[in-house]
Amino acid sequence: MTLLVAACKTEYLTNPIGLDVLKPRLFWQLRADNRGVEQSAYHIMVASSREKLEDGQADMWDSGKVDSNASTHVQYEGKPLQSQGEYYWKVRIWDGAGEVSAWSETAFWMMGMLSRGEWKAQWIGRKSEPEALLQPSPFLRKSFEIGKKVRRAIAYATALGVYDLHLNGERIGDRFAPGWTDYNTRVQVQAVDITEKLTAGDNAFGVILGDGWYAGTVGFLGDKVYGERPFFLMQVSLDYEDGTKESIMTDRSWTTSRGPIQYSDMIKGEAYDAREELTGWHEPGYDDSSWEAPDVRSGYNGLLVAAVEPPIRITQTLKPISLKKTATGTYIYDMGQNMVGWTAVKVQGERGTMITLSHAEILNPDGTLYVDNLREACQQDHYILKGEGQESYEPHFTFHGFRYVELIGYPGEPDLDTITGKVVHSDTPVTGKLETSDAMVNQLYSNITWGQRGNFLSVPTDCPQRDERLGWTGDAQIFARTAAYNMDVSRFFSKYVWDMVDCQQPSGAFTDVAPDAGWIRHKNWNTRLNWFAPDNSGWGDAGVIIPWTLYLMYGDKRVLETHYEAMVKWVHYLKNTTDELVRPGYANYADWLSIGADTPNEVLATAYFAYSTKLLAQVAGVLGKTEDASQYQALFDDIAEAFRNAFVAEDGRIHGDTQTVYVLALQFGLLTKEQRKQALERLVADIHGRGDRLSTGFLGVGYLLPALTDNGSLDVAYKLLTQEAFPSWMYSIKHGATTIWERWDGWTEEQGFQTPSMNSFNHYSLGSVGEWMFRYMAGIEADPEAPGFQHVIISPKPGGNLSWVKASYESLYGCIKVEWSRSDEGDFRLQVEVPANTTATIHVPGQTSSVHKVGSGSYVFENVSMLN
Ligand code: RAM
Repeated sequence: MTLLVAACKTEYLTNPIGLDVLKPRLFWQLRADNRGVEQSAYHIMVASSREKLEDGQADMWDSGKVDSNASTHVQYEGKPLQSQGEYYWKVRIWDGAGEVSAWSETAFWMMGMLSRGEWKAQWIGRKSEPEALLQPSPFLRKSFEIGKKVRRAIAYATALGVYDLHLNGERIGDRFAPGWTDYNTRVQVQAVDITEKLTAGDNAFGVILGDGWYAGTVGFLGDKVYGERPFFLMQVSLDYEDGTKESIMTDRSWTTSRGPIQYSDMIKGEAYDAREELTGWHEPGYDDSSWEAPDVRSGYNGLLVAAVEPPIRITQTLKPISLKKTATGTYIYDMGQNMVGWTAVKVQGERGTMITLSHAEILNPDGTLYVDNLREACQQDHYILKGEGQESYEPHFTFHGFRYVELIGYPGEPDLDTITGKVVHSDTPVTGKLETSDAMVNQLYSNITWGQRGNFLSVPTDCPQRDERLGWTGDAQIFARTAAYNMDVSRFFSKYVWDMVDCQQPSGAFTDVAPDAGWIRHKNWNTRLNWFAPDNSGWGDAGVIIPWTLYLMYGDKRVLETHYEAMVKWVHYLKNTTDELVRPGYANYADWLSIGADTPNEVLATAYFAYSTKLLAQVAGVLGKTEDASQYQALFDDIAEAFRNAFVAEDGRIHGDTQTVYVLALQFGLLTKEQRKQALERLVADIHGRGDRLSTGFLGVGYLLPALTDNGSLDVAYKLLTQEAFPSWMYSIKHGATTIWERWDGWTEEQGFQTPSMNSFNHYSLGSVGEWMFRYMAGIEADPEAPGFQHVIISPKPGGNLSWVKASYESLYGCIKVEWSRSDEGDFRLQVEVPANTTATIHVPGQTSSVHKVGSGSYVFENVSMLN
């Protein structure tokens, strides 16, 4: 047999640079071609250079042979790591039979600048232009010379605002860096390896600065939420081959100018005048004698932290599928998919001609763009031609949510090649695949993933099109598990937990949006916006639910340790705002956007109080805080009892009598055995009473199908999944949806569009059914006792009209695969793949259901009769 160690990662990343974690965690995967492969021991070597490691000198850490099956989150335990140090590592493992593998390939990580004192660079920007409401984006540049051979060059860059970094005329780095954080508390630093991009002799950096979240419009909170104008900070460490070092940094020696970008705002779009282009501005040799000295900011009191969030990138491009000329002479393109990002356009025409790209998610019945739901957002980019032959344009610091693009003022006849859709989001690699025999279910899954793609942009936002795009915590928590099946969100949500913690209130309350963008202190706080409390139930609870989800899906114990106190504060806050453990209000959004069923606030608030407490007890248990664990478990039991006393009638009716009250009570474990039976009966009766339809909003929907399935009503779960009548998931699909809508009734045959004041067609919350698809329909379930899929529970639940399902999930250990099918005769076949160094418990459904405890490998169960 062959036994290999592969996919070595540090802090979830392949060869990361710029880390500031003092004890990075190491990950690897085992590859073997036989079954039941387990790791019994590992041996890690870490050295300060590749050569040393190759020579077998582990001068930083030699773990020796450690008896352990851990192959994820193995913490570095060697000598203290140095600022900007580079570390090379490899690992070998022993399997269960005591066979040792070869050493893995060498992996590495590099530390970033660890102390603030090392930062000598200054924050630079450009003074605002008087009178201009929307400011032009500053261009910054610096020429420098490289006289010796460079061994390694790393640029550490960040901004209060967003920046585009160029070196020698080439764009390097990511989009919308450094991402959105609570800038009053922290800003993330990106480390970019520029070694290969430098040339001997003259070089030049060029930077364009955007207002971003810092100074531009943030949702409906207005602009300049954090600061007046953007600033850029960069320090480049040059290590020469002769052992000498040098730094290049932002300071007064840089120059700045306005350029062709008249304005570029996330919510208001962009205007670009190509006649004002500064040709060669980011290249060496450019004459910048007419440029100004930069405006230097005196300092920054927040933290400079290594970037935790994954980079934002263009991940794919879409070609339009059709084009129509309108009566007014404009052109409307259909991208075939509601997407988020922007449009690139090619054009040729006379100097001074202005073209406009206008974006919308949907069309009016008369075929024009439906833009009413954008509220104050303007999804338009304007480009003024310079008139020098073929020109191409795409915007810089704005993004739009759209399926349709209207091209206005275009000189000549555009065709399908004239525009391209650029799909932009936090680059969280795809981990989940799901396909079934039902094309509509597949479309639903596709819509769920597009909702995630469209809304995971630095933070999990509610929507990408109107003047909102905020990190609503309730939406994020209900979708977090689905998100984690679909894509690798380990670092994305680790960063978001910091966002939540940064705006946790002194009372312990977690906020409804994170970053809170100063909402709580906002000027309109007492008037228009006072409806928004900082602590709505089902929203603030994300502060506990999301860390727990990271633990479950990735086995990330550190996130629990790091934020334990914050979670404790939240639960204490909840407790302090109760009346004998019942929470009287605190659920202003109720079961947000439920349809024809109002769940009482106090039921929701008490149920979520119980749930956060229960999770906290589990977290305490994981962290070995046994006293806390029993204390919170006891508190949970008391809340559950208070819930029953206050809300559950003798006949099992729960106050409010909505589907959501039953599913939450069932899934949060608030009921007695007898009451569970009654709750299920009432839930199913309610669903049948509505013609097999749901009524749940954001909070109930995620638990609806799981509650039915866990309690023996799988058939009802499948009916809801594939229901096509309104309200249902398939109703939107029947009407052409390619993303999940914010509201069940975003558009209906009877009413047309819902109110334009709140009607997004790209909101992921109601897509939390994706979790059920993986956990139940396909049956790939995590085990809290061996989290991160170290032990996988495979328990597929065939049902409805599905004849087959194929699903896979790329776990930290490798790929878990489930494929099931059943014939018309009722014969069921199940094929499972379990990655090395994990075990699985496979529950084969059917007439004589059976349970198999297996190690890694491929397993097939055939001819299982499903007939009863
Ligand atoms: C709206 C959005 C958002 C939701 C809040 C309560 O702004 O639908 O997703 O979380 O309301």
